[in-house]
Amino acid sequence: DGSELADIDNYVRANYLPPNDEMFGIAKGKNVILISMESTQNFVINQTVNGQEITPFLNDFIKESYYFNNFYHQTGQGKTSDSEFLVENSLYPLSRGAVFFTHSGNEYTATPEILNENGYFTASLHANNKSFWNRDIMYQSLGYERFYSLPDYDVEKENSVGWGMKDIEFFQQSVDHLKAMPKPFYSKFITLTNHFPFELNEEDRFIEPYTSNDKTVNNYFPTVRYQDEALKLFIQKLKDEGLYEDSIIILYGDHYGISENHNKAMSEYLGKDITPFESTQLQQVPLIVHIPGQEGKIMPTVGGQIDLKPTILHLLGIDSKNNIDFGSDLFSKDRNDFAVLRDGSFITKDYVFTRETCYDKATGEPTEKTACEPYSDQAKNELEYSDKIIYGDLLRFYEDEDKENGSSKSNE
Ligand code: GP9
Ligand code: MN
Repeated sequence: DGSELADIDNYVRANYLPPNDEMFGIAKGKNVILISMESTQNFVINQTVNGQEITPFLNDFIKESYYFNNFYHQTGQGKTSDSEFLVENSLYPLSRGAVFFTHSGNEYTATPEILNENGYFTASLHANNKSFWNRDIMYQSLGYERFYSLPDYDVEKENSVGWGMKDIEFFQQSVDHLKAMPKPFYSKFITLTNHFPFELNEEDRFIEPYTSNDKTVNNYFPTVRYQDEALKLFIQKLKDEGLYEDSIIILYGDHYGISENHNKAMSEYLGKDITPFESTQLQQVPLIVHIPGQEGKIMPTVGGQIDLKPTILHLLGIDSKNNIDFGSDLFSKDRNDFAVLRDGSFITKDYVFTRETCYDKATGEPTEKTACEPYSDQAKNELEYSDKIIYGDLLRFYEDEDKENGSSKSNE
């Protein structure tokens, strides 16, 4: 039965944050262009390698966007698919395996489904096999109307590298798909070129690799730079086609690209030891929200991928207070700076907790465990409640109840 859901519902209600009045509905009726940037960590933003900018386009784009510089990926073994799951359901992925494979038949109330009910056409675009990560099945549960996958692209040897179609080609061909979509649309783009092991053709190298003994770390920089170029050309094309002003554009990194196996070279590049504290901070990924007519602003609030669903819905003027979301609106005035990673690590305004150690965020030094304790239960509860929903497929009860009551749960 759905009695388990009552506790979870209470928890979620207590953590709900009302939207910021100045931001609610600011992008009402606009198209949504969501871009998942493969393996893109936040440390590359506004940084150089061999004296050259790694992300010159994003560094400029940030100046006219909301840039969240304390934003974390929360993925597990499901990598890109976990990030998709987080962003669109505001639920945590699982601690092992990929929820896209293990629980694709569950009932969900994902962003595509909600937006579809609000008059949006919904599509995901990714030039890979449709069944990779079980997307073709899972996307039905998330409410996608259309998945533009491999057969929707002209993929040749000449426009491919590593895992498949190069990002520049992918975006260029995707614009034709966008033009053909009914408006307004919600579209998710998943890039690919900046994927481990970061292969790139000579002609696509806009900057030279780093120069450590670690090939993976060295090659990461040119592929990030290539992706940056692809994004620049895509945005330019959106402008040329008249789609830019009618769309909000949201870019986020899907998960880390450089694992802890590469700490030595990373330590060399960053010029500091990679302690567990630094490793946790390296889980930051960029989040950039561009809204036409809005000026750029740096948003230091601590958040994670789980916060995107309520954030996007509120920007579009869609209420989220009856949803089972574990995240909360990143623009809310009452925000609690908080992000929980899938391994149980968590980050607050002043502390980072990881591997049973509480770190002072300002110094990166270990501090008394009691400083982190007030947040430990919340971190644990969130992960447990979210897991319960997935393992028990509990949203099917919520749906039914919701339909029977036909009104707000918070009035019960
Ligand atoms: C595959 C792409 C990469 O389609 O999304 O997946 P990843 O290995 O990063 O999870
Ligand atoms: Mn990925």
